[in-house]
Amino acid sequence: MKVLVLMGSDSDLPVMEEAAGLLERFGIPYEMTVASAHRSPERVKRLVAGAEKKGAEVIIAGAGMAAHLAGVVASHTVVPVIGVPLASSPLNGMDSLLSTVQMPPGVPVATVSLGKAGAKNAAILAAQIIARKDKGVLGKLRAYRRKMASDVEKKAGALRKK
Ligand code: RP5
Repeated sequence: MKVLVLMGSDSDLPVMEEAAGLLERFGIPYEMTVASAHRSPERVKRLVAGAEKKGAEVIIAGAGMAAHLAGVVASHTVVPVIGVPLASSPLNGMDSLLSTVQMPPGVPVATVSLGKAGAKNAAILAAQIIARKDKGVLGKLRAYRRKMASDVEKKAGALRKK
């Protein structure tokens, strides 16, 4: 297992499965489960220790509301942690954005965009970290970039014809 994906609640799955989809596309072995910093702190600790033992190179943590999951995960490990703030509250994610991004000095969380864009970017960033030592993943990342660029060319072409 190279990446552990945690989310604060099963209600976060529709967003966090975007990360899983891209990890699969890049051929990166991952495990994904639910663990809440507030409701199940011991489970979070146990999962992080387990991920270290299994050789995880990155941990992705997505949570909404007072989103302490990524920070708590980071407090238990020196494996790089990517935090995905989720817009699951009446504050539309401003709460989880600030809770995830505003880590005090010493325990960083690499925070990505809110919601599905962030879940996707978390997987891509994890792949980029893994690609430093994995040529297979590097090739897939480069192909992904090429496809994005060619999709833009196609869209621009379609627009010109209108
Ligand atoms: C957070 O609270 C979770 O990450 C979720 O985004 C939010 C609401 O959780 P549920 O009440 O839907 O379980 O901890």
